[in-house]
Amino acid sequence: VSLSELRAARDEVQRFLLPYQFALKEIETKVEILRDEFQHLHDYNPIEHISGRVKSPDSLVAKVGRKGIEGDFASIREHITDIAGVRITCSFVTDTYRLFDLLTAQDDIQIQQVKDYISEPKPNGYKSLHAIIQVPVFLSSGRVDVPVEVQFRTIAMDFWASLEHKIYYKFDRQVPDGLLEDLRDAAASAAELDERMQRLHRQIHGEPPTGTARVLEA
Ligand code: 0O2
Repeated sequence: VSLSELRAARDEVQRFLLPYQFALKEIETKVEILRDEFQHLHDYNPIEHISGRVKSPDSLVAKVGRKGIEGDFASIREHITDIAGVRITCSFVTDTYRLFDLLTAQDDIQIQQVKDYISEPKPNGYKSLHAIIQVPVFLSSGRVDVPVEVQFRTIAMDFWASLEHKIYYKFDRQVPDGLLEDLRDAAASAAELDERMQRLHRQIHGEPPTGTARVLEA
């Protein structure tokens, strides 16, 4: 391959990823606005942290291989929906649903898919509320609707998931049975902690509005 061909390939990948970077900015800004307004209105911040990333070309290529996707950028665009990802870590379980409701109620957002692993955890104990939402991005060539995967979770769920993720990769996806059991056990403790913290929080701030309606609808 010539240097100019390599440069052209690099430019093509960068151009492909650009709308995802813009969509990520849009969602991060929306969530920051919700957080700042919430703080102003209720003198309480429901979000511990927000983190976003666009998949690196390396991990995109790995996922394309894992999923056996063949073809061009269009089929990658269609089948890989977490190229842009935002994780919203909340203090309490009710806030994860509340944030989901507030974000997805915005009229420029379309819900593409929802997986509620909080109400139905994965067999390994994984909990989080996942939503793939489409956000419009306005380029010089016009409007494109870009999917962003948003994960809503509590600090306890996040703590568990990051350790599980490290273990999963350390053992090359073949985690020994004993460790799997310990992880399930730890997930149960994390869930119990979430319940206790929510009860304490309720004693201070009163009953929060429940926010599962739209999750059930989606
Ligand atoms: P990574 O390495 O974090 O990017 P998909 O493969 O995304 O099309 P899937 O896997 O059914 O379909 O989607 P799902 O279940 O919504 O999971 C998407 C993401 O959630 C994962 O991305 C992880 O970030 C996270 N996740 C899901 N299950 C687990 C789990 O058991 N443990 C942990 N720690 N994280 C999980 P990736 O691309 O699979 O992985």
